[in-house]
Amino acid sequence: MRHLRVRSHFKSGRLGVRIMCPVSIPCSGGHLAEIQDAATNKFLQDKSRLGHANDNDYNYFIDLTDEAALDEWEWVQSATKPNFTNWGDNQPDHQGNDEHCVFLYAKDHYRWHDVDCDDHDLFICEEEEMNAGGNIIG
Ligand SMILES: [Ca+2]
Repeated sequence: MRHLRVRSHFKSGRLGVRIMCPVSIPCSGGHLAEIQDAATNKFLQDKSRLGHANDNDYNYFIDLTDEAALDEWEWVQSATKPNFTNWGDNQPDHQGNDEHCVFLYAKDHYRWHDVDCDDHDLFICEEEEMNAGGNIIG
C-alpha cells in the first residue's frame, strides 16, 4: 500500500537552480522521490510521459546517489540501498567519472540513468504534506 500513499504526494517542477546533491535538495518541505517498487516506478514513468507527450527533452531527477562512494547507490532521504532499480542498458556508466545523480531519462523510456548532478532538469518531489508550488502529478 505504500506506493498508493506515495502516489498522492508526488509533484514535479522546473529546476531553476543548479542541482547539488545530496545536500541541497530542490524540494522544499520534502525530498526527491524514492522509488521503492515497480508499481511506483511505472506510475512515475507514465506521468512523466504524459506530461511531455510532444517533447522528450525533459528528464526527472530522483533521490538516488553514489556521491559518498562510487557505485554504492543509496537513497539520500532514507539512507538505504535500493531494493528495486530500473537502470537503462549499460547504466550506471559513470561517464566522465562525474555522474553521481540519477534521473528518469526520457529518451530511454524513462529508465534510470546516472548523470552529472549539475545538470539542469526537472525533478520529482515526494512530500509528507502538500505544499504550494509545482504541479501535482499524482
Ligand atoms: Ca550515465
